This record gives sequence, structure tokens and C-alpha cells, in this order.
Amino acid sequence: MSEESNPSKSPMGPKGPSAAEAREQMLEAYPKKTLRKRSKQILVNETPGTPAEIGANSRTVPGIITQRGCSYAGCKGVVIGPIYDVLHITHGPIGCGWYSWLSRRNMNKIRKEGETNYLQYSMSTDMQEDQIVFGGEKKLELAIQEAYDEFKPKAISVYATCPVGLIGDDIHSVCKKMKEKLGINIFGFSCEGYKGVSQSAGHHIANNGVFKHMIGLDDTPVEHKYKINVLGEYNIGGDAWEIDRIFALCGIKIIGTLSGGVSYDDITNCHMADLNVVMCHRSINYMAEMMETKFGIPWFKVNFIGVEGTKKSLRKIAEYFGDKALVDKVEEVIAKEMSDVRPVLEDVSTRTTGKTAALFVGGSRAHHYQDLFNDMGMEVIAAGYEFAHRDDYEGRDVLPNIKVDADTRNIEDLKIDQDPERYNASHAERKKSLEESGFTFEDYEGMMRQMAKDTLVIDDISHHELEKLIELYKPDVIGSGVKDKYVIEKMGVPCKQLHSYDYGGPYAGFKGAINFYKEIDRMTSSKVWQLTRAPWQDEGDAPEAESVEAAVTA
Ligand code: CFM
Repeated sequence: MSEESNPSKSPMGPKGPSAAEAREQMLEAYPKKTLRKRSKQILVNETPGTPAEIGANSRTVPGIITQRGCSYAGCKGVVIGPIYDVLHITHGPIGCGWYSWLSRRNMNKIRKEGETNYLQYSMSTDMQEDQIVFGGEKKLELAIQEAYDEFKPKAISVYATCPVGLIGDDIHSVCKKMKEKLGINIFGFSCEGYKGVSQSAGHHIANNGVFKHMIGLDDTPVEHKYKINVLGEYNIGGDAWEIDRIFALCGIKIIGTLSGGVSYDDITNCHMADLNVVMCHRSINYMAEMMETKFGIPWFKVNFIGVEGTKKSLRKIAEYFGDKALVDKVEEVIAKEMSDVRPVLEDVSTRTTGKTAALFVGGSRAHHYQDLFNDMGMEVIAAGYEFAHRDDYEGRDVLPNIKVDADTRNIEDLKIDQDPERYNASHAERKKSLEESGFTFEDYEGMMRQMAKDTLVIDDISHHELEKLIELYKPDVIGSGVKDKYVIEKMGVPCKQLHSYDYGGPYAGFKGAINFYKEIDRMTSSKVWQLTRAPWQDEGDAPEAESVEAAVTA
């Protein structure tokens, strides 16, 4: 995000071949058709200011080991699942419910008396052959009834898995019938795993459902001078709590964080906010746009990963409200927090400066985490998303030029109108006058603009390409996910899981940055990586006993 990035020199040089050469080596193993497809997804970032077009959000080549998940994962697992007092029922065979049960570290705790946390349960209709053959609607109806009798929740949401779509169960009719019968909010998501090309489709389906069934249900006014929502923050490892802490110090009220550590009531009331700030653009840009169209709430992109991003985001929010007292308060908070961050960063940087990293994560973190590595003086030599779209790579200005393919067309685009009573025209006026003075809304510059010239950008990376990258450059650390963590570590490179944070976190905000600096310093300074030997490596190459001892005691 900072202007100091994009140094003209290539960071690849001293540690390996040029990026173009590495790209060639990654591609040369592929047969013709795969080669053509992967060529569009592996780019050398030659012109960061005007990023080249990348072949993102397209189908994975069969046979390539991808890190991607499915539509159900994006809908239930990512966007809606974290709402802790909605009772979530997976309609399908037991595996989908089981494997989406607490495997993402979206933390939560009960915040008000009388609230319940259902996330400790995994609820599923556990479809059997009988339902696959004769239909599962009856079993779903019974499951909703049973869940209601047992827990009396405020709301129940139902998620369709692949077989549900294949046999044609109408989950929406069942939900409607049970909603009328039980008098609570019950709604379903047609997020069958096969929809779209990745979990990204599930995000869109989830946004549509939350908007239709939850947003705007509670018009109770919220009395506060500065009211915002944080969209696209899921409280992995407690990130949202660190963001909450900082906003509380600044005197800004968060009505709803969508959807990390959030309750049903927060979401039904969050249209009372004056502003939406968006952390993860990929998973929730739809919601930001729909809320603006219907209620007039402006939005802009923020980033609380890395201290520079955090400072910039806080200042932009203060500027939006335009109140001198808030601007001063934000500066005071930044100064105070930075006095804790600075000594850690100064110490850590003596060891991390000049080290290299590569990041392959999801749809936003491969970008956001570059800020933290930059803070530490480290160079990101290669990065890519699993399932992001062109705008996440190249910036939102390419939106009008993105071709809508058949896979995307299958996902409903809601048509939203302005709410005749609740549209807040004064927000829109404020937005207009701020824009006249150069303030930007609905902006996202994408990942490639921030990356240095001649670094590698790789969409939906395969294991072959990742192994090649390690062979050629041996980065000091790779940020990635559990599917490739142990492959990377067996090759002698430490891997930080940037989805679940392994067991660490938070990494957001100021305290999170301190955690991250220490963690990466520990990982990249450890001598243990020099000692890793895979069994297939030539015994003659094994390190001498003395050098092992020297490494351990160094
Ligand atoms: Fe957004 Fe996320 Fe991400 Fe994402 Fe995800 Fe995630 Fe992610 Mo894993 S919502 S796109 S679908 S920031 S679960 S909290 S870490 S892949 S980069």
C-alpha cells in the first residue's frame, strides 16, 4: 500500500534465476492445453503500475493438486458459519458437516447475557442412501424440528451439499414451511459444493442470503457519533478482537463485524451504521455494494494487517467522519501503540531485513500479509491467490472489463433497489462532497500494484510449481495453507499457515503485528531448517556431526 514499494530492481536476482526463467521452468513440464491455461495464470509482474491481465477465477486443471475449497466451504465455512447464535444445519452426508466443524479458527465468545453459542456443535441431517434415493426433505424438516425443540434458537440456517442439488431437494420450501410453523427466522443456502470454480462462489451465495434474510430486520437506532461495520473480518486467531480493541480506544463503535465473533442481532441491526469498511474484498464486496444501494451506506477498503495499513485505515476512517476530536484521538492511539511496536520491530528487523518470503493464500491475505513482511524489511518474491478474481490482482478499475463466464453466470446477482424509507441520503451527500476533495470510496488497487517489479504472480498454484519455486529460490519462509505446509517443510523451508495461523494470532492491528514479527523472526532465524534431511536424499550429503552441533549451538 505504501508508495515506497515497487522498487525498480528485481528482488529475484541474487538468490536464483530471473522470474521469467523461473516461469519457463514451471511451465515446461505441462502438456500443451495445460501449458496454455497455466501461462495465463503465472505472470511476471513486469509493469506493477499497470498490471498485466491474469487468468484468475477459472477452473482448475484436473489432476493438478489445488489448494482450493468448494462453494459450501465458502458459504457455510467462511461467511455465515461464524455467526455464533444462528443454529447451522448442514443438509447432506455427514462428512461435509464434520470437516467444516471448528476447523477454521474463527473465534467467538458470548458477549451478552442470554446469548448462546452453537458453534461448538456440528449439526447435520446425516443423509443416508435412503434419502439420496427417495429424497431428503422430510429428514431435513425433522432435523429443523429437533434442533428447535432442543435449543430454541433465534434463527436456523440450512446449507445444501452436493448430493442435495443432484437429487433436487427443495431446501427453501422446507425452510419457509418451518419458518411459518415455528415462528423463528429459518433460511437456506443453495451452496452445493460443485457451484462455481472455488469457494468464491459460496461467498457470493452467502452474501445474497445474509442480505435477503438478515440485513435490515431490526431498525432500533444506535446512539453513537461514529458507527461503523467491519465487513470481511472473520476473527481468525482473534484478529477481530484486536480490531475491536483499537476502535474502542479511538471511540468508534462497531455495530457488526461480518462475520467474525458476531451475533444474529448485530447483523440484523448493522444497517444503522454510517460507514462500512471492508477488510477482505474478495469475500464480501457484494454485501458492501448491496448495503450502499439499499441504505446509502458508503464503503471503502481498509487493511488492519501490518502497522502501516492499520495506521492508514484508522486515519481514513477519522477523515471520513471529519471530526477534529476524532482525528486527534486516532493520532494519540497510533502514537501510543507504536511506542510498543517500534522496539520489537527494530530488534526483529536486524535479523529479518533482506530475507525473502512467498505467499499463496486464499483471496486477500496473499496481498495483506505483504505489508507485515515489508514492515520487517523482507522481500516478497512470489505471491498468488487460490480463488481471487482479476480485480483482487489488478485492482477494481478492471471490473468493467471482466468477462462473465458460464461458471459465474450460474451464481445469482441480486437486483437491489433503494429503500424508499430507510435510504440515508445524508450519507450519500457526505460521500459526494468528500469525493470532490479527493477522498476515494469503493477503491481497491489489487495485489500486483504493490508487488515489486519482476516478481512472480501465480494464481491457483500447483504443487509442481510450488516445488519448483522452492528449488529455485528457497525462500526464507512461505505463507500458505495446511495442504502444502508439510511438503514445504520437508523441503527445508518454514511454513506459516496464513489461514489458521497454525496455533497463533492475532496478527491484525498493533498487538497482532508484534505477534507476527516475533513469530516470523523465530521461524526464519531457527537453525533447525538446515538440519532437515529427507530420507531420499543421498546419505553422503548428510551434514557432518560437528556442523550439526555447531548449528544447534549457534
Ligand atoms: Fe477473505 Fe478470509 Fe481470505 Fe476468504 Fe478463506 Fe480465511 Fe483465506 Mo482461508 S474470507 S478470502 S475464503 S481473508 S478461510 S479468513 S484464510 S482462504 S485469504
